[in-house]
Parts: sequence; structure tokens; C-alpha cells
Amino acid sequence: MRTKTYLSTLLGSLLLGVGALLFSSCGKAKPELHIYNWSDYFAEDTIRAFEKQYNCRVVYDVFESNEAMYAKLKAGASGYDVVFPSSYQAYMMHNEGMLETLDHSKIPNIANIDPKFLKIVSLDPSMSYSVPYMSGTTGIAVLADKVGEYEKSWAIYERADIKGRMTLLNDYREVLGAALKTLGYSINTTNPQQVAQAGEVVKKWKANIAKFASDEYKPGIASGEFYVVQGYSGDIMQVMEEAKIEYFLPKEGFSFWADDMVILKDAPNKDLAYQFINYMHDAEVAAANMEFTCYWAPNKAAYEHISEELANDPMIFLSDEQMDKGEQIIPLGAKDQIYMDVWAKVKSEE
Ligand code: SPD
Repeated sequence: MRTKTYLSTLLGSLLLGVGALLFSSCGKAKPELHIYNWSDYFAEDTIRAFEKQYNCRVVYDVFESNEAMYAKLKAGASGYDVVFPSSYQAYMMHNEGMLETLDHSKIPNIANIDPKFLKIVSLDPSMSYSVPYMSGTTGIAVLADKVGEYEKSWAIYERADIKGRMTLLNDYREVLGAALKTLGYSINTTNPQQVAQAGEVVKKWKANIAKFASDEYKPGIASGEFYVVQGYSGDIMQVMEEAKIEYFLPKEGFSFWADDMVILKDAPNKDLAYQFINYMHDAEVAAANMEFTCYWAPNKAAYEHISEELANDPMIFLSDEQMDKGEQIIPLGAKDQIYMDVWAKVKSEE
């Protein structure tokens, strides 16, 4: 009996060994890492270099908003390892038990994270479930040649002369947040009347825009299809040289945000997920990602590796005065429903 068990175990191991050899020789047995992220958010070589260094394959899917990403995960999409939600969304996902509690011994490069960022921006300063990736602002980009004189204000969306040539993000916190700022309210108010008033402002803007768009605005302004777009700072900077594009932070106020890296609780390849997060905070990798994306990677070791041009760019490193005009979107828990209800009405009404 013992002999039989031993023999079958030996045979089993041999078969496994041969199988592994066969698979690896034709490249199929490489471990896989599944990433779910915003678009245009890595330098060109980031993923390829990681695959080479860790002898693995990265499968990379993109989303256009926190809402879309969350809905897909909630609808049962599984198989992702590392996801990049904004901090307020990561906080909500953590509260719902969707995220792995991070083992810092597996991410030694978190020693590179800028303590200033953890103090003033992070919603998870002990990085218990998230590691910050990039931070930026949401403002307005205009095609200067087409728009002529303009005031640096959200009121640009009232301009009927460029009707049909403007876009707003397809993101309820960002768009209602912008309208709340024009009314002098906080971007994070939980007062239902204030959010309802913001909804009325957005309805007026909606009459002048071509569409709510979170990805299309970028090629749209670069090609001249759109003249005014609400967009994310780095994405605008990436196409600024393709046309005469100007980006501004409206005088009434604007949002700033951070996107984080999290590991899902049901991630199939947690070891590789940890290696990836650690790799992303290698000083040189973080610097290359900053140069490409034009966002602020809060990695103090990376600052020595970025160009002088980037280090002095006021669109990336905001002055204290500008910071005071901005407000960070924070999670609202159950009160988030107030925004979702108003948004659903704004979107559905003609
Ligand atoms: N191309 C990357 C864009 C990242 C934008 N994330 C910010 C969302 C804030 N609501």
C-alpha cells in the first residue's frame, strides 16, 4: 500500500515536472498579474520592464471612472489583482471588505513615500489598505484659438456661442462638485438642498455640452473636435503640445485627488501584486511614470530623478495659494446616495 502511494506520488510529481517544463518552454506557465487601472497611466516601458524583471505576464484592463470600475467589480468581475481607485473610492471599498490588509514587509519601497503627502492628502495615512500612486487636479482645458477671451471660471459652460463643443466628465462627484463650487459650497457637502441646487446648475451646463466624457475629451481637444473640456491635469498636459491648449483651475475652486494601488481580497496572485506595488515605488520607475503621466507621484526618492522642467511645473506641484482654492473629494458613506440620485436625474432629463 505504502509502495503504491509512493509510486503514484512519484509519478504524479514527474508528470507535473514534465508539464511545467513543457509549459515554461513555450511560455504558457508564466505567472499572470491582472491590473485594472485608468488609461494612459504608466510610462511606455513600465509594464514591459516589470514583466521582464519578474518573468511574468501582465494583463492590463482600463476603466474611465471610479463608478464604472466599482460597478464592474460589484457585478462579479473577478480575477483582478491590483486596482487603482481614487482614494475616496478605495476608502469605500475598504469599508466594504473588498481590500487586502497590506503587509508592509512585502513593500519595502513604501519607505520612499513622501510624508508630506501622507499628512496633507492621504485618506489612509498608515497605508493599511492602499498605497498612493499619483495625485492631480481636475480643471478646464480650452482650445485658445477657438474660445477667444475667457474668464477662468466654471461659467465658461454657460457660453452658448460654443454650444456643442464642450464636454464635462462622466463622473458625478467631479461634475456636481464643480457646480457646488460655483455656488460657493463644499465639494463634499451632504446637504441635500445644496446638492439639488448643484444639479440645477449642471442641467444648464448640460444644454451646452456635446457629451459627458471621461476618456474622449482628451483626443477630442487635441484634434480640435472640442473647444472646452473638464479634464484631469496630467492627461491635459500629455496632449498640450498637439494644439494651442490652455489649462486652468477655476477661480471658484476645483477638486484635487489621489489615485491609489490596492490589492483585492480575492486577488489570484497576491505575491506578484505585492511585487508590482513595490516596483512602482522604485525611485526610477516612479520618476519615469511621473515624466510620462505628468502627475505627482508622492515618492520622495523619485524627485531626484525627474527633470527640472517637471520639478518646477506649477500644474504638478501646486503652490500653497492654489492648494487653498482646491478641495479634496472625500468619501461620504451612505450620503453618497444624495449625489447619485441628483446625478441620475440630471443624466436622464432632457
Ligand atoms: N489618465 C489617468 C486619469 C486619472 C484620473 N483619476 C482621478 C479621478 C478623480 N475623480
